[in-house]
Amino acid sequence: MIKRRAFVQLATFGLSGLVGPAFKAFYKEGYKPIVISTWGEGINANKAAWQILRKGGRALDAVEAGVMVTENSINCCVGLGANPDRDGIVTLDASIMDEAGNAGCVAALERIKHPISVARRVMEKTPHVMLVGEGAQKFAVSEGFALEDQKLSPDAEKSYREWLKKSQYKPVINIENSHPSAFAPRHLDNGSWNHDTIGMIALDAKGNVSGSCTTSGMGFKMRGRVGDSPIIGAGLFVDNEVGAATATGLGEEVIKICGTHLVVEFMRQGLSPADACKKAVERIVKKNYKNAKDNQVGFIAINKAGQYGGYCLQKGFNFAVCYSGNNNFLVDSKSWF
Ligand code: SD4
Repeated sequence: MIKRRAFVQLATFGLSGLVGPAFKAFYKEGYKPIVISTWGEGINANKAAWQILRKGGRALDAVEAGVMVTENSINCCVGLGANPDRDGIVTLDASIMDEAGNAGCVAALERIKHPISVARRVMEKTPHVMLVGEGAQKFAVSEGFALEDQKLSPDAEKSYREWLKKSQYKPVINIENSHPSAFAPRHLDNGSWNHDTIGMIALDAKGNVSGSCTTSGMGFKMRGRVGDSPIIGAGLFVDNEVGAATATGLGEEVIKICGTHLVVEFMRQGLSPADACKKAVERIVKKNYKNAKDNQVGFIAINKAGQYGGYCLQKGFNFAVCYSGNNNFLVDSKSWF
């Protein structure tokens, strides 16, 4: 259990104001370095991140390299191999934050393999935080990113065809209002939840925190739809005085409560990462029970002490935790329902 008093001190004075013994008592209970990430894919992503963290590398480099592994793989929900929008086009969202609170994001980016690296360039090379669509793609190309073919992976092609068949996705008047069918299917045929965004947060050996988040968004979303993942404070938030949080699941629910910002602020008030995630999930439930009951949202968080935790709406969300070469394992998240 987190030492609440120490955390309150941390919150009140900031790290530099903490005197030795209090900090040590607090600090001993976590792991440093540590990296955690959403879903089962997180195990492979953590491995890449760990290669950087174990050598004393920067958390920012770790969270970029980590999620690039997922962006490189063919899976339902991250990178160019992922499910398309309802017009059959893959559009990618990503965000990244460093220990200084700098942020970079891209949304609705097409034909670029590593949106997370474009997000980092936005952060480091432009005066802006977010670039979207055509402009984001233009910037990526100007930075030397290759423009890939506009084509679906065989898996995505298959699931898109299936989806078109079943859902008869003819334009239906006001389908946008008939939530959640606009984002159907919410479950894949095998019963698993239809999302697998990777959000990754890490604490490095120097005690700095960074985070990343990358996704193709909800499968078969409306063209132009942007979820929580590229929005700072929704899909990702980092505050180097406190810790970091990232989210997965139905982005609309996360955006409406500024989910990861809320998690970090709860940690600032003294809650453990797990309790902070739970309180944010509770907020979603409280606001709209029906939406909460029918959808999935999961948060994961770490604090400056290297403690970690997660919480979600529905059973079935897990996250990968890595704090040594031999410790890279999946944790089944506790759920509200
Ligand atoms: C979104 N949160 O676009 C993302 C989807 C997701 O795994 O988490 N996919 O709403």
